[in-house]
Amino acid sequence: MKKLILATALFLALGGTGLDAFAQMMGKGEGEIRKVDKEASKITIKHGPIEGMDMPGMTMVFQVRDPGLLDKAKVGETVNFTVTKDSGAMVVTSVEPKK
Ligand SMILES: [Cu+2]
Repeated sequence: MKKLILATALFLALGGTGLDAFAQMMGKGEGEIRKVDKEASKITIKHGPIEGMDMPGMTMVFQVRDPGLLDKAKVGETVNFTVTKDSGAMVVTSVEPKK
């Protein structure tokens, strides 16, 4: 019984925002670029399920860590990308044309 309580407490703690830095997640996905906004460092990707994160396929806007990542990004292009969850925000850390 104690173990169950401990597991529940840990589960609740990890779900809290205070531990986001500790519980940083990384995922890999594949998708099609729908919009590139270099000025705002944002990219819209219609992506499939993201490996490593509990996320189904959808179209969504991601913040980009480095706007330079968007230099070669083209709307309509199919890409592989990596994303990290940073203080609750989904941040794209790499975008590569799919080979
Ligand atoms: Cu998504």
